[in-house]
Amino acid sequence: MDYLTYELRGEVAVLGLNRPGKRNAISDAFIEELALAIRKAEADAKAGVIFGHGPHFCAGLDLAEHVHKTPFEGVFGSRRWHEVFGWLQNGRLPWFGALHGAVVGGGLELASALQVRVADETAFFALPEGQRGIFVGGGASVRTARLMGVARMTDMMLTGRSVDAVTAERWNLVQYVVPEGRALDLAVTLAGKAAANAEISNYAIINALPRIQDMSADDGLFVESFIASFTATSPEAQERLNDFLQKKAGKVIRPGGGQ
Ligand code: 1HE
Repeated sequence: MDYLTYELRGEVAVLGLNRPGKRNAISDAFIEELALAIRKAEADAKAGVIFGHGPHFCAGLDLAEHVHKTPFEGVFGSRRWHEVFGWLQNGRLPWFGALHGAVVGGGLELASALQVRVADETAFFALPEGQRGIFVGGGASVRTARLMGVARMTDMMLTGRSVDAVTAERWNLVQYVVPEGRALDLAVTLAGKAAANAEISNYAIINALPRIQDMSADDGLFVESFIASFTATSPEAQERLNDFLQKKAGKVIRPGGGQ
């Protein structure tokens, strides 16, 4: 692969955005490689991690390529990003992002499609589309707006505001902030924990939670009951529940590690 590194760490597929000379800007060829890598990870692994090589996570859309596109090519390009990022958000695997440096434009859109984001203290977040005369096209108006709220996103897009990792956590853009250089290790550790869950539970968490957010409360509760019953009566759930009842499974631990 030209734009990605791919590594299997146990049951976790680790994908590295690998175009550091262009700050991991995503071109058409890059998105196609990402598509292949996601499908490979779904076959090989039980969870995935995406990180960036070089000084930044991702500078977003490849503007040098984009400047030559017709309006229609732009639409199809955006729809392809939606399709591929959709495999991350509503696919088979839980995905964890390890973020550092610039997480901007399409880079933030990519990160927003993952389930869990770990940022190190160097990470900064921006949506410079307004300054570039374009609009978000990789899902931010839906996914990123739902994470941080439309008022914050509007401010970022209108004013070019850039926010640091601590603010991003306060705004619900990331779930963890760690010291510089530590995001990948934590993301892989967290992905390993998710990989140990029942696959059907992970699938329900990934696919049902975002959909239920889009339903009315009554519809959401109704759907929840069916998913709860379907997962709880699966053979894997029966085994795991019996393991706990026979004291063969770990207890829930307190924050900090004690029981
Ligand atoms: C690029 C891109 C890119 C860098 N497309 N080539 N995204 C942006 O508007 C962000 C634009 N990038 C930046 O603001 C900065 O590059 C960074 C803050 C991310 C990094 O700064 P720095 O000083 O580390 O790197 P640099 O010197 O600016 O860039 C290094 C090279 O990468 C340089 O090329 P070179 O040939 O002169 O060495 C840059 O031109 C190139 N480069 N970013 C193409 N994005 C589906 S819709 C999504 C919409 C968007 O994503 S819009 C936001 C686009």
